[in-house]
Amino acid sequence: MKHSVITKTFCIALLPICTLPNFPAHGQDAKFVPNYDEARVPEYELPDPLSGVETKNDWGSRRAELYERMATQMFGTMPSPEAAKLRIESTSPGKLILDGKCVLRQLKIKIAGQSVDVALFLPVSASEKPVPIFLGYNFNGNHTVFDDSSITLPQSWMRKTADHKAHEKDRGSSSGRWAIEKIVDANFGLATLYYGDVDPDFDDGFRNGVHSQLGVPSDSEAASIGTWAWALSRVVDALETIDEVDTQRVAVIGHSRLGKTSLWAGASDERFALVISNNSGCGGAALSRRQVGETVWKINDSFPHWFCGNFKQYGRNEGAMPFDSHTLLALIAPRPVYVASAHEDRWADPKGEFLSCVHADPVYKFLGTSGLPSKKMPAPNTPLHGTIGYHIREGKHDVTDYDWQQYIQFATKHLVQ
Ligand code: GTR
Repeated sequence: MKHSVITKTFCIALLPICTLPNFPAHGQDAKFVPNYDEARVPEYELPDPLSGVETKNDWGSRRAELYERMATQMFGTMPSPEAAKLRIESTSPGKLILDGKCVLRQLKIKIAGQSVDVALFLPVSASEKPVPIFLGYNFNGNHTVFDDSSITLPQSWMRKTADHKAHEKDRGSSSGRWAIEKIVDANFGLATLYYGDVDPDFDDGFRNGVHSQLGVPSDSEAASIGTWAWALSRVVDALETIDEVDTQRVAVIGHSRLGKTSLWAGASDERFALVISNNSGCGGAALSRRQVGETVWKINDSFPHWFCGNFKQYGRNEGAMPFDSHTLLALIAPRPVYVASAHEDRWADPKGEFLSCVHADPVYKFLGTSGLPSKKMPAPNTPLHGTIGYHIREGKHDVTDYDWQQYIQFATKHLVQ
């Protein structure tokens, strides 16, 4: 089955060169000027995930081939599960919070020598029947997700604070991004952990975090996003020992760079029953070939430690990528996937995020699911909930209560009803 997807808004050859996005050459310091003009989106053709696939049986080997390509060329191949030498060091007794309707528990685990704290927020009903959970990294430490003095302060490198340490005063400071009460009221749990516990988010030549034990990755091995994703699977390994959690029903969620991470975690580990990427942009849900907002060159230049070494070759050479972000979504099929954009988040290319869903849809349909309900980009705040979910909400790059309402509804439809 061959379908070539060509978006042709203009013939690039006819344009005078001065109207093209101003991309500096490799190694130059010239200011990067992002393109936001649809008329200047280059002509592109997407690789067809279903190429050579005739039957559902064929999809297994095709999927393995696509996964291998995305692993070796973009996110890096993951270490084995055993390389984590996973240990559960301690499990705290439950503490009742939110007027007694939620139990807060904390696990301290070791992943490749790193001490990782997982905060678990569970509805009280979980003691009778295991509950489905959302699992996702936070940016600023578990203590910022909910204001409670018992939540362990991270000891690892903090990205946002001036002294790179965690502080008491920041307790609850990110709580607006975590709708814990809504989650628990819907009879879901939340497991969250600080991503810097696994691998601090700066380019240090892979000396710290899990790489200090795993070793410096080769050009085809997992860099930071790859090991963040891998560690999410190790957290599922640990959660398998917790009776209150139903690990058959884990929805992996992430925002922005952590949305790129949740997509790769979902593609890599089929135990994730549902996958959510919030404003994940370039290297996440947005089609790289569009080169709108952040580009492959720009992301590799700003964050050389995120993707594997081989991904650098696709900067300003997106057409050579043997995949694009629709492939990443297709690797999750037939499991439900949700892509969310924000209207003012132009850097992440909302339209490119939607188009990935459109071009992953044939794989979802081929595998017998409902796929994406519409190929027309919806207006802000009018969500589409098929097996592929999508919304663009008003506002900026963020995670809001509106986003969580959609995720809870989508997860309830797919994991509960
Ligand atoms: C930006 C980066 C994006 C996105 C974002 C975030 O600086 O360019 O790719 O990941 O950070 O994670 O907040």
